[in-house]
Amino acid sequence: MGIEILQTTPLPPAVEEILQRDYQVHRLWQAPDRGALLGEVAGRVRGLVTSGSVGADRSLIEALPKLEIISSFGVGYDPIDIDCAKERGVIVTNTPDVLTDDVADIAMVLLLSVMRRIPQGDQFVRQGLWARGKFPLTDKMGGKVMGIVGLGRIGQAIARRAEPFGIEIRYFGPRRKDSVPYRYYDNLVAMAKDVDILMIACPGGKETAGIVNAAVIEALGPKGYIVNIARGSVVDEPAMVKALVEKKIAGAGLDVFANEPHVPQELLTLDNVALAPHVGSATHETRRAMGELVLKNLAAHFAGQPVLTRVV
Ligand code: 8YV
Repeated sequence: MGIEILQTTPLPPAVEEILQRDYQVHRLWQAPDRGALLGEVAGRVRGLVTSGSVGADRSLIEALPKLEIISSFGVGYDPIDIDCAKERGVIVTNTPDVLTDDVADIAMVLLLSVMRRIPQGDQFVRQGLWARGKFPLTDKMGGKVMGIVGLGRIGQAIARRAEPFGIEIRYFGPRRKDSVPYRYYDNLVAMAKDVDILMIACPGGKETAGIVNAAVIEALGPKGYIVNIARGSVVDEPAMVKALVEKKIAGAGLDVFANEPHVPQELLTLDNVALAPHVGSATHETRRAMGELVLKNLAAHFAGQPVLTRVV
């Protein structure tokens, strides 16, 4: 019998192939009766493969007494109960770095899309409205000030892309970083007052839940844009939707939502938003690289080596 792995969510086919070849894999999302599968295999499972969307809660981790490692597909690990993993000495790994460029690309695309009204312009052409009149003017991206919420790997990659567009960068986070030349704020309302674009790039989870609240949104003001490529949980979504409906902010470019895949109904009819279905890392190349990292972490652990990208 090989090493037994419980998998909560599908991975790219090339990665699935190797996972199936090297381990005895139990596919939880396909089980007609989740409880029955767990009852049968829980006592033998040594590895859990999950994602930054599905995660692993306390009840799942505690149901697996022999669990040694959770290898997660995605950089964000907010739906994994890290405290529980620590208590039980379970290693948790994620997939940082390999997705940074793609997520930063989507951040810039969403910013341009909402500021230049690209989805609306596309509809304008398709619906034959162009022959009847000109498309309204939009806002220039160059010359604006961007406040990045969370200047980690992805936040810095966004800054590197935004600067050549003539955007000035500032940032908010838990601490000042001496390695960057940008102005730091320890107060999010203060930064929102000073910027045109609020770029959300921080981790999700308890510490950042709702930090972009009604006061921050109000401080951003009627000419301000929000872009969120991080987690829907970081923003008070009802407050943001209200501000968009009432034109208290200029617009939003959103790849993530509080209750995916459900998107607040109001957003679907607004012309000052650009929406994406959580696709920051969703390219063939990057999803494959993420999957390979999931496999490498598992392989290292079960070969008695240190894992490559450990969270705890
Ligand atoms: C994935 C992500 O969509 O890395 C993350 O944190 O949000 C995305 O790359 C997700 O983790 C897996 O479906």
